[in-house]
Amino acid sequence: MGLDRFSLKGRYALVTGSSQGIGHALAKGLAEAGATIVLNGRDEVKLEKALESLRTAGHAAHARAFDVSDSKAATTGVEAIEHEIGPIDILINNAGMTRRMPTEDLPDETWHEIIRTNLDSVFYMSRAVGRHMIGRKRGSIINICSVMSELGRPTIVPYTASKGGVKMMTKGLAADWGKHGIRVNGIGPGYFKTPLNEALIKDETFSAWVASRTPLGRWGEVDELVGAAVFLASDAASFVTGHILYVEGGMTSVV
Ligand code: GCO
Repeated sequence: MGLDRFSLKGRYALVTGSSQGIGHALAKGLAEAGATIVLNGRDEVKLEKALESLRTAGHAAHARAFDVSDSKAATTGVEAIEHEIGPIDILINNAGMTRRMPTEDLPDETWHEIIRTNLDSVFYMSRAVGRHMIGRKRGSIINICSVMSELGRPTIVPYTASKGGVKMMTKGLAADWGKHGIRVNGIGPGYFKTPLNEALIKDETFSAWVASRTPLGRWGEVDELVGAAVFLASDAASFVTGHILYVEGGMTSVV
Protein backbone atom coordinates (compact mmCIF):
# COMPACT_ATOMS: atom_id res chain seq x y z
CA MET A 1 0.00 0.00 0.00
CA GLY A 2 2.44 2.70 1.18
CA LEU A 3 2.08 5.97 -0.68
CA ASP A 4 -0.51 4.47 -3.07
CA ARG A 5 -3.20 5.51 -0.64
CA PHE A 6 -2.45 9.13 -1.52
CA SER A 7 -2.85 8.46 -5.24
CA LEU A 8 -5.73 10.10 -7.09
CA LYS A 9 -5.25 8.02 -10.23
CA GLY A 10 -8.53 7.36 -12.02
CA ARG A 11 -10.42 10.04 -10.04
CA TYR A 12 -12.17 13.06 -11.48
CA ALA A 13 -11.74 16.30 -9.54
CA LEU A 14 -13.75 19.48 -10.06
CA VAL A 15 -12.16 22.61 -8.61
CA THR A 16 -14.27 25.78 -8.63
CA GLY A 17 -12.60 29.13 -9.20
CA SER A 18 -9.51 27.45 -10.59
CA SER A 19 -8.28 29.86 -13.28
CA GLN A 20 -5.89 31.45 -10.80
CA GLY A 21 -4.73 31.64 -7.20
CA ILE A 22 -5.38 28.86 -4.70
CA GLY A 23 -7.86 27.05 -6.97
CA HIS A 24 -5.38 26.78 -9.79
CA ALA A 25 -2.58 25.58 -7.51
CA LEU A 26 -4.87 22.91 -6.05
CA ALA A 27 -6.02 21.77 -9.49
CA LYS A 28 -2.40 21.38 -10.58
CA GLY A 29 -1.52 19.57 -7.36
CA LEU A 30 -4.40 17.08 -7.72
CA ALA A 31 -3.39 16.52 -11.35
CA GLU A 32 0.16 15.71 -10.23
CA ALA A 33 -1.34 13.16 -7.82
CA GLY A 34 -3.05 11.49 -10.80
CA ALA A 35 -6.52 13.02 -10.98
CA THR A 36 -8.27 14.15 -14.15
CA ILE A 37 -9.13 17.78 -13.55
CA VAL A 38 -12.19 19.83 -14.40
CA LEU A 39 -11.39 23.51 -14.08
CA ASN A 40 -14.16 26.02 -13.49
CA GLY A 41 -14.45 29.79 -13.53
CA ARG A 42 -16.65 32.53 -14.93
CA ASP A 43 -14.12 34.18 -17.26
CA GLU A 44 -13.77 31.94 -20.33
CA VAL A 45 -10.53 33.57 -21.48
CA LYS A 46 -8.76 33.12 -18.14
CA LEU A 47 -10.13 29.58 -17.89
CA GLU A 48 -8.84 28.64 -21.35
CA LYS A 49 -5.36 29.88 -20.39
CA ALA A 50 -5.42 27.87 -17.17
CA LEU A 51 -6.51 24.78 -19.09
CA GLU A 52 -3.71 25.23 -21.58
CA SER A 53 -1.11 25.44 -18.82
CA LEU A 54 -2.31 22.16 -17.26
CA ARG A 55 -2.40 20.38 -20.61
CA THR A 56 1.02 21.70 -21.59
CA ALA A 57 2.36 20.20 -18.37
CA GLY A 58 0.96 16.85 -19.58
CA HIS A 59 -2.07 16.64 -17.33
CA ALA A 60 -5.54 15.31 -18.18
CA ALA A 61 -7.74 18.37 -17.85
CA HIS A 62 -11.05 19.84 -18.97
CA ALA A 63 -12.71 23.19 -18.34
CA ARG A 64 -16.29 24.31 -17.87
CA ALA A 65 -17.20 27.97 -17.45
CA PHE A 66 -20.24 28.62 -15.27
CA ASP A 67 -21.24 30.73 -12.29
CA VAL A 68 -21.25 28.56 -9.16
CA SER A 69 -23.12 31.24 -7.22
CA ASP A 70 -26.16 30.82 -9.48
CA SER A 71 -28.28 27.85 -8.40
CA LYS A 72 -29.46 26.91 -11.91
CA ALA A 73 -26.06 27.39 -13.53
CA ALA A 74 -24.40 25.30 -10.81
CA THR A 75 -26.84 22.42 -11.27
CA THR A 76 -26.71 22.52 -15.07
CA GLY A 77 -22.91 22.79 -14.99
CA VAL A 78 -22.55 19.74 -12.74
CA GLU A 79 -24.98 17.69 -14.87
CA ALA A 80 -23.00 18.54 -18.01
CA ILE A 81 -19.70 17.49 -16.38
CA GLU A 82 -21.20 14.22 -15.10
CA HIS A 83 -22.60 13.35 -18.55
CA GLU A 84 -19.88 14.68 -20.83
CA ILE A 85 -16.65 14.25 -18.85
CA GLY A 86 -16.96 11.79 -16.00
CA PRO A 87 -18.20 11.11 -12.46
CA ILE A 88 -17.02 13.78 -10.03
CA ASP A 89 -15.17 11.91 -7.25
CA ILE A 90 -13.64 15.03 -5.71
CA LEU A 91 -15.20 18.48 -5.43
CA ILE A 92 -13.17 21.42 -4.19
CA ASN A 93 -15.38 24.41 -3.40
CA ASN A 94 -12.80 27.14 -3.77
CA ALA A 95 -14.45 30.04 -5.64
CA GLY A 96 -14.51 33.12 -3.46
CA MET A 97 -14.18 36.88 -3.32
CA THR A 98 -13.84 39.73 -0.89
CA ARG A 99 -14.31 43.49 -0.63
CA ARG A 100 -12.76 45.49 2.17
CA MET A 101 -14.64 48.46 3.64
CA PRO A 102 -15.97 49.75 6.95
CA THR A 103 -19.11 47.85 7.91
CA GLU A 104 -21.04 51.08 8.55
CA ASP A 105 -20.66 51.94 4.83
CA LEU A 106 -21.35 48.47 3.48
CA PRO A 107 -24.20 48.40 0.92
CA ASP A 108 -26.72 45.54 0.89
CA GLU A 109 -25.58 44.50 -2.62
CA THR A 110 -21.98 44.01 -1.44
CA TRP A 111 -23.10 41.89 1.51
CA HIS A 112 -25.27 39.73 -0.76
CA GLU A 113 -22.62 39.45 -3.47
CA ILE A 114 -20.01 38.12 -1.03
CA ILE A 115 -22.38 35.75 0.76
CA ARG A 116 -23.70 34.47 -2.57
CA THR A 117 -20.21 33.93 -4.01
CA ASN A 118 -18.55 32.43 -0.94
CA LEU A 119 -21.39 30.62 0.83
CA ASP A 120 -24.40 30.02 -1.46
CA SER A 121 -22.05 28.56 -4.08
CA VAL A 122 -20.79 25.90 -1.64
CA PHE A 123 -24.37 24.83 -0.98
CA TYR A 124 -25.41 24.80 -4.66
CA MET A 125 -22.34 22.88 -5.79
CA SER A 126 -22.30 20.40 -2.90
CA ARG A 127 -26.00 19.65 -3.39
CA ALA A 128 -25.62 19.13 -7.15
CA VAL A 129 -22.50 16.94 -6.87
CA GLY A 130 -23.67 15.25 -3.66
CA ARG A 131 -26.74 13.81 -5.41
CA HIS A 132 -24.44 11.90 -7.75
CA MET A 133 -21.98 10.93 -5.00
CA ILE A 134 -24.86 9.49 -2.93
CA GLY A 135 -25.72 7.13 -5.79
CA ARG A 136 -22.10 6.02 -6.04
CA LYS A 137 -21.67 5.71 -2.25
CA ARG A 138 -18.38 7.60 -2.35
CA GLY A 139 -16.92 11.04 -2.76
CA SER A 140 -14.74 13.67 -1.15
CA ILE A 141 -15.79 17.30 -0.86
CA ILE A 142 -13.26 19.89 0.27
CA ASN A 143 -14.41 23.39 1.16
CA ILE A 144 -11.90 26.21 1.16
CA CYS A 145 -12.38 28.00 4.47
CA SER A 146 -10.01 30.62 5.87
CA VAL A 147 -8.42 31.74 9.11
CA MET A 148 -11.47 34.03 8.96
CA SER A 149 -13.55 30.93 9.71
CA GLU A 150 -12.21 31.42 13.27
CA LEU A 151 -10.97 34.99 13.58
CA GLY A 152 -12.15 38.48 12.78
CA ARG A 153 -10.34 41.44 11.28
CA PRO A 154 -11.65 44.96 10.60
CA THR A 155 -13.29 45.77 7.23
CA ILE A 156 -14.20 42.23 6.12
CA VAL A 157 -17.39 41.36 8.00
CA PRO A 158 -19.19 39.67 5.06
CA TYR A 159 -16.10 37.63 4.16
CA THR A 160 -15.66 36.54 7.79
CA ALA A 161 -19.37 35.66 8.11
CA SER A 162 -19.23 33.68 4.86
CA LYS A 163 -16.13 31.72 5.87
CA GLY A 164 -17.59 30.94 9.29
CA GLY A 165 -20.61 29.64 7.39
CA VAL A 166 -18.46 27.51 5.09
CA LYS A 167 -16.82 25.91 8.13
CA MET A 168 -20.19 24.98 9.65
CA MET A 169 -21.62 23.86 6.30
CA THR A 170 -18.68 21.47 6.13
CA LYS A 171 -19.70 19.94 9.45
CA GLY A 172 -23.38 19.87 8.52
CA LEU A 173 -22.73 18.11 5.23
CA ALA A 174 -20.38 15.65 6.93
CA ALA A 175 -23.20 14.82 9.36
CA ASP A 176 -25.75 14.35 6.56
CA TRP A 177 -23.72 12.36 4.08
CA GLY A 178 -21.36 10.21 6.15
CA LYS A 179 -23.87 7.39 5.85
CA HIS A 180 -23.43 7.54 2.07
CA GLY A 181 -19.65 7.21 2.25
CA ILE A 182 -19.14 10.87 1.39
CA ARG A 183 -16.46 12.73 3.32
CA VAL A 184 -16.69 16.51 3.66
CA ASN A 185 -13.71 18.45 4.99
CA GLY A 186 -12.29 21.94 4.87
CA ILE A 187 -8.92 23.56 4.35
CA GLY A 188 -8.34 26.84 6.19
CA PRO A 189 -5.62 28.83 4.46
CA GLY A 190 -3.84 31.63 6.26
CA TYR A 191 -2.37 34.51 4.26
CA PHE A 192 -1.24 33.46 0.79
CA LYS A 193 0.12 35.40 -2.14
CA THR A 194 -2.94 35.33 -4.41
CA PRO A 195 -4.78 37.85 -6.61
CA LEU A 196 -7.46 38.17 -3.88
CA ASN A 197 -4.78 39.47 -1.51
CA GLU A 198 -2.92 41.72 -3.98
CA ALA A 199 -3.77 44.93 -2.12
CA LEU A 200 -2.64 43.42 1.19
CA ILE A 201 0.67 42.21 -0.23
CA LYS A 202 1.40 45.69 -1.62
CA ASP A 203 0.66 47.24 1.78
CA GLU A 204 4.05 46.89 3.46
CA THR A 205 2.79 47.55 6.97
CA PHE A 206 0.04 44.95 6.64
CA SER A 207 2.35 42.46 4.97
CA ALA A 208 4.91 42.76 7.77
CA TRP A 209 2.11 42.46 10.34
CA VAL A 210 0.98 39.15 8.77
CA ALA A 211 4.52 37.78 9.01
CA SER A 212 4.91 38.87 12.62
CA ARG A 213 1.44 37.49 13.51
CA THR A 214 2.29 34.08 12.01
CA PRO A 215 4.46 31.67 14.07
CA LEU A 216 6.28 30.51 10.92
CA GLY A 217 7.07 34.17 10.27
CA ARG A 218 5.96 34.61 6.66
CA TRP A 219 3.19 34.49 4.07
CA GLY A 220 2.31 31.12 2.52
CA GLU A 221 3.04 29.99 -1.04
CA VAL A 222 0.02 28.44 -2.74
CA ASP A 223 1.89 25.18 -3.41
CA GLU A 224 1.97 24.66 0.35
CA LEU A 225 -1.78 23.94 0.27
CA VAL A 226 -1.43 20.98 -2.08
CA GLY A 227 -0.44 18.37 0.53
CA ALA A 228 -3.58 19.04 2.56
CA ALA A 229 -5.82 18.82 -0.51
CA VAL A 230 -4.30 15.59 -1.81
CA PHE A 231 -4.54 14.05 1.65
CA LEU A 232 -8.20 15.01 2.18
CA ALA A 233 -9.17 14.00 -1.37
CA SER A 234 -7.49 10.59 -1.16
CA ASP A 235 -8.05 7.26 0.57
CA ALA A 236 -5.31 8.25 3.03
CA ALA A 237 -8.08 10.28 4.71
CA SER A 238 -10.70 7.50 4.53
CA PHE A 239 -11.77 8.02 8.19
CA VAL A 240 -11.50 11.82 8.19
CA THR A 241 -14.68 13.86 7.81
CA GLY A 242 -16.04 17.13 9.19
CA HIS A 243 -12.48 18.28 9.83
CA ILE A 244 -11.00 21.69 9.04
CA LEU A 245 -7.28 21.47 8.33
CA TYR A 246 -5.67 24.87 8.85
CA VAL A 247 -2.68 25.60 6.67
CA GLU A 248 -1.74 28.96 8.12
CA GLY A 249 1.75 28.82 9.57
CA GLY A 250 0.24 28.49 13.06
CA MET A 251 -1.78 31.72 12.95
CA THR A 252 -4.89 30.32 14.65
CA SER A 253 -2.85 28.87 17.53
CA VAL A 254 -1.60 32.17 18.91
CA VAL A 255 -2.91 35.54 20.10
C1 GCO B 1 -8.15 39.87 4.51
C2 GCO B 1 -7.96 38.75 3.53
C3 GCO B 1 -8.07 37.46 4.19
C4 GCO B 1 -7.28 36.39 3.47
C5 GCO B 1 -7.48 34.99 3.90
C6 GCO B 1 -6.91 34.71 5.21
O1 GCO B 1 -8.69 40.87 4.11
O2 GCO B 1 -7.68 39.76 5.65
O3 GCO B 1 -8.86 38.84 2.46
O4 GCO B 1 -9.38 37.19 4.37
O5 GCO B 1 -7.51 36.42 2.12
O6 GCO B 1 -8.79 34.55 3.74
O7 GCO B 1 -7.18 33.39 5.51
